[in-house]
Amino acid sequence: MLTAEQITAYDRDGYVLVPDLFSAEEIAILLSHVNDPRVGGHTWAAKDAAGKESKLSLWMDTGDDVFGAVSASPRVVTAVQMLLREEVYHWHSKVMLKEPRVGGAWEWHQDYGYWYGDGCLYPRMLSCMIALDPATRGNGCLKVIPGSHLLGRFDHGRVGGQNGADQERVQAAIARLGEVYCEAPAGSALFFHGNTFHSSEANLSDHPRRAYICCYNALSNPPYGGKGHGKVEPIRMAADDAILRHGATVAG
Ligand SMILES: O=C(O)CCC(=O)C(=O)O
Repeated sequence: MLTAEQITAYDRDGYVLVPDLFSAEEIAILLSHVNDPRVGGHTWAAKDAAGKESKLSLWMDTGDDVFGAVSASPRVVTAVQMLLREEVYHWHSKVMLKEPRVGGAWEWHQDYGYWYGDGCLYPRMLSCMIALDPATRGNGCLKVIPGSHLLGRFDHGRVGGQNGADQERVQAAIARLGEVYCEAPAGSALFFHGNTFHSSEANLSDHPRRAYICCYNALSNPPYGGKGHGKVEPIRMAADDAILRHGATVAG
């Protein structure tokens, strides 16, 4: 459950960091699954402008596993619905693996920069980035431009092997609004609007920066023309202790 202050911060800044959404025990269980076939089987790499690569694994169904337990977690979904003020469906979820020394940067972009092309008419979309490792400046934590969710969607084009926003316009936005490094303890969740500009720098440290990002769209905003990700149907929420139960099943 979010506080009124957290909702106000999200409305003003386009993001809010919620500490301790998941416990150390839950994070340890998730980390023990980052090499599962469901993750490894879907991994691809995106080159940044310098040619460094970050790996990610993405799926559109919530799935009946420990990651599905996060995407359908009442802690996440209730918060997303409070921020969007309406019911949502699961768009997609992804494991982000930024490996020590080699994990590349993500260029400045808006998620709605891509999702626009998937046929969503409104940017009533939101991501929740859960830190599986402590995210620091050194290992390439997320950076955001505060208040940029109110700028509207910028043009996006190829930057390295990624889709990035019009760089001149982004620099003008940073000059006016600034940028914030979202350092985040493991177990925290960063909720950010589909139009919030974000990027991250390469991981030059000796520590991994792994994260799980769940993305949602408002049920009132189905893509036209049968495009888009996920199934347009209300999420069936998981039990609040579902991650711990997955851990117990594996241990047992
Ligand atoms: O993991 C990161 O550093 C960036 C992720 C990102 O920008 C995205 O998933 O849209």
